[in-house]
Amino acid sequence: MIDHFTLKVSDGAKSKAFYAAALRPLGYAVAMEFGSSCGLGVGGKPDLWLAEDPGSVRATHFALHTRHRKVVDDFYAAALAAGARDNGPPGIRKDYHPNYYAAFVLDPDGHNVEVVCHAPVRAVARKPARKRPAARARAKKRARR
Ligand SMILES: N[C@@H](CCC(=O)N[C@@H](CS)C(=O)NCC(=O)O)C(=O)O
Repeated sequence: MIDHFTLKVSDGAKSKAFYAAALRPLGYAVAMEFGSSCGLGVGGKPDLWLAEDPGSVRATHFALHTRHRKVVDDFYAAALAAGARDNGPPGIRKDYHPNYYAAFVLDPDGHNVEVVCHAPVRAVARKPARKRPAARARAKKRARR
């Protein structure tokens, strides 16, 4: 299991603002800061580190996991609003598997950031059909007899 990883970025402040906004729907926030580097995570434990190192930025790809498709949608909207470039709107990628629901954006350095949900959509439980008022009244009358 991955504990944390570090992404090289060309502008620490810019990437910090970007990731704080884009990953808010997943519950991420800035948890630690050291100079121009920072670590983001959920509940105060950083697992995504951003290290400012303009000379060695090489676009990479990583994916964060969620159990809810709505979080994928919210990530995509938040990332675009924070200045990301679109690299694939939320939807099923059936080439990966039938329930692979993901969205992709490019961060300020061109890193390909994905949020993915693998959970199948649960069938919505059907409510029993409501009886019409007249039918309800007749049923009550019968019950009183
Ligand atoms: N635009 C594509 C993006 C797909 C994508 O980036 N897939 C990942 C694998 S899950 C990939 O090919 N990453 C390699 C890379 O970014 O270099 C989509 O919307 O499906």
